[in-house]
Amino acid sequence: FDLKGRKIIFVLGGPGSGKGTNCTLLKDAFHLTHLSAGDLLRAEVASGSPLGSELNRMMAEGQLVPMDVTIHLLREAMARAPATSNGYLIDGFPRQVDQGKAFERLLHVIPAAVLFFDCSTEVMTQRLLKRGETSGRPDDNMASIKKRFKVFTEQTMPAVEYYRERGMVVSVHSEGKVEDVFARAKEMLMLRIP
Ligand code: UP5
Ligand code: MG
Repeated sequence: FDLKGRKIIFVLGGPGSGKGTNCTLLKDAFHLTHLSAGDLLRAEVASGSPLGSELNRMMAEGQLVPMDVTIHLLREAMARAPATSNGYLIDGFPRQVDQGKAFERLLHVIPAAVLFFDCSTEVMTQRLLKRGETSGRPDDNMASIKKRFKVFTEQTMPAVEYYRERGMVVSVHSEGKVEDVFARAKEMLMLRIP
């Protein structure tokens, strides 16, 4: 697998912290390819495969799916990126320290930065419940949201801390207006990938 010198940026943050919203804006600003691990998993579910129905069950419970599945889907999607791409915004992955280590080992790459969206549980809950009115996502309900927060705190925050210790984390406060959060994220990322 050839990354063609492209940069990798992991984008992390709690459920509803604004990873997807900001990646959509940042990808154009930096000519990056946005790959959401969750969206790739939901596409697999939508394909109707037997694997998809198993994934759907795990995601509705807020559980992490096996990393071989996410890494496989990410690699496939990375290979499809246009030639003009400067790199990748990997949104919502890694969810655990071991997932990050496996990705680095398998792809022979060290991420250029880890963009972390910092948001209170209250704000994230409000956003997800609002989205749940129309999203059709099986995990946008109060019971699933609580499970997602628990998994985030117990399993994903240690990964954020792991990268923080390595000096790789760029933290962005993600409450407030979309345009203000994006402006902060853009400014911070500019320092890392000029
Ligand atoms: N919104 C965003 N910003 C706003 C703002 N500033 N002001 C007002 N509203 C704002 O935003 C969420 C909602 O808030 C949207 O309606 C948006 O308009 C609004 P979004 O940008 O979608 O936030 P995001 O952080 O992307 O939230 P998401 O729900 O996607 O986060 P999750 O991390 O929970 O979901 P993900 O899709 O990454 O993963 C889903 C599941 O897949 C996981 O729970 C897990 O089961 C599984 N998974 C794995 O197992 N492994 C992986 O590697 C990845 C996923
Ligand atoms: Mg998302």
